[in-house]
Amino acid sequence: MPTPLEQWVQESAQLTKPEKIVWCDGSEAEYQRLIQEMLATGTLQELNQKEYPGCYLHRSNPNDVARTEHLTYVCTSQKDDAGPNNNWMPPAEAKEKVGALFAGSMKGRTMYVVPYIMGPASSPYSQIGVELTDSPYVVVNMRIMTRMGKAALERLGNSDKYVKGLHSLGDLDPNRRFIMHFPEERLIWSVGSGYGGNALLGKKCFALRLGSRMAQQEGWLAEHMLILGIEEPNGRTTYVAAAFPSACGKTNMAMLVPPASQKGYRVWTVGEDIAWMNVGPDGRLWAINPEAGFFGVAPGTNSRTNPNVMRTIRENTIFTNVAVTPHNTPYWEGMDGPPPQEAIDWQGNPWTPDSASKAAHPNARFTTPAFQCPAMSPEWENPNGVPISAILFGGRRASLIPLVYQSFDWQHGVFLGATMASETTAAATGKVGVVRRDPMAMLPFCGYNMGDYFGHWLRMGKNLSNPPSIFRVNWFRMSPEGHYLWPGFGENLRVLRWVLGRVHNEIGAQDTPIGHVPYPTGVDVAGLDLEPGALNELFAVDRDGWKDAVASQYEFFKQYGDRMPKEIWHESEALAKRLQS
Ligand code: GTP
Ligand code: SPV
Ligand code: MN
Repeated sequence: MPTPLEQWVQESAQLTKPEKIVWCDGSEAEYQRLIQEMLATGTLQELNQKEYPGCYLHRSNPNDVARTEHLTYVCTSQKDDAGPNNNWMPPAEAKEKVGALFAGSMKGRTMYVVPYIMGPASSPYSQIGVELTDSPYVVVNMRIMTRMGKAALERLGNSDKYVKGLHSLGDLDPNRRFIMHFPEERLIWSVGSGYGGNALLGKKCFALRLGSRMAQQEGWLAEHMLILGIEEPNGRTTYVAAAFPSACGKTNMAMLVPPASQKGYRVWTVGEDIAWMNVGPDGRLWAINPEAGFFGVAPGTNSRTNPNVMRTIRENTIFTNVAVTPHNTPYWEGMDGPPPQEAIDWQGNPWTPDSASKAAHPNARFTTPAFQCPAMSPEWENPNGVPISAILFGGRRASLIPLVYQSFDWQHGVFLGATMASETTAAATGKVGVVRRDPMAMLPFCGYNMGDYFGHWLRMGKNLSNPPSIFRVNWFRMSPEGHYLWPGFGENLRVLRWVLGRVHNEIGAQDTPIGHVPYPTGVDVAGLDLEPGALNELFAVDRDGWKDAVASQYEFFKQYGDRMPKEIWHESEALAKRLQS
């Protein structure tokens, strides 16, 4: 008798017609063999092995460099279950349309069977997935990003309790590219893209889109959040989770290095993109990082902004769409030092600092093993996770949103998350820099109706006798001349210290219509070279601006109709009233 997994592999092979099928064991030998094969076919290029041992470059198809939200669908039997923010197709129609693209798509190629665990191998909160793919690049990336191979197969046994992901590069034509989710079958079908979030199916497709729906049904949370621990000079460590939209600072904050002025503080990394959070027996919220690696944005990364990741990516790292210097080392905009006099850009063309185009693609990325990061928390693989004391919601907002403020309570905190907006970035194709609503940084990743999602968050609060405090943050306020008003990066620790003070009842705050805002002396800014008036701007509550915001929030919320919990409307009305008084 074939196991349920063997049966599905057979069915999928009948559809896609691969030349052969390889079951991946996750071993080092297998990884090296795939690397050698990709070097031979040109899928990978070796980087300077003296300076970057075990590091390689991949140049993707130039039309396949970011997530494609307009080609991403949630296929539920009822349209309303996918909600207004997801593209929707009836499951049968999706199967027919995309099944035609899968038919024979692996002819002449190898189908790799990639079993993987999301979460620490022994955690009760971890889950199994299996991805079938014809891309060896996907296989090696999955080995970095997940616990892949034998351990996953052993944990699965003969069970049929795993998330299925079928992936084929197809012909990489965006007109024949679809990322389809079938939450009712715990199934993902992705064709026509090799890019991270579209093709590494454990990440956004499983851990967030299917995961969020599973979490709603089972009473936990699957969120687009970093997880970190802050150790204070007195030895106390407090864990914080933070949701920022794509390319808005999660990886950087997760690995924050306190500046010299902040003596005795240390930040410990638990996760940098996704958090799975459960109610613990103590009534607190406990978070695990379901991933085992980082798929991070390269541009803007340097030893001032993120020294920990700069050390992490010196070995065993796959770089995608960066430039290379004459020394065959990676280069991107915003790396350390002056740009090289010449380089080969991300598309393989000669480049100089005078070129009109960028050397690296703005969404160039590195895939690197988490254990290599010098700041990894000793708790990062704790099967129970870490207890979360604060949740931050933050977007990229040039105006209005203060540097930091705190919600009045859990329900108001859910409202702060639900009303989040942020400027779009290069992490997804489309226009960059447009402010759009992005509740909880989950707009592209919530696998079900967001009205129901807000309801789930409200219910979770009722199940937590000791819930985390909720905050909004904004590192991206700008002066009229277009400078950042706040230095960001390591200096964000100053804001985290205020958060800790609030969590542990050690510091006061001003009550304003929008929430608890720091007193002028609440956030330590000693030694910072802020522009005159910046501090005022960063903590001001602009009543007229907020009245406009309430009107725009109202328009956004209306689309959820009767799926919208009444508590969110109450919060909206209460905010409007506080702004009048
Ligand atoms: P995804 O991997 O797409 O989910 O992104 P992310 O949220 O992990 O963002 P990441 O930390 O990679 O940062 C993205 C960009 O924002 C980089 O170019 C950073 O240099 C920049 N950035 C991060 N933190 C800050 C900050 O505190 N201030 C400013 N001004 N820029 C920041
Ligand atoms: C994001 O876009 O939020 C990422 C990169 O973390 S991807 O894996 O492509 O989703
Ligand atoms: Mn992300």
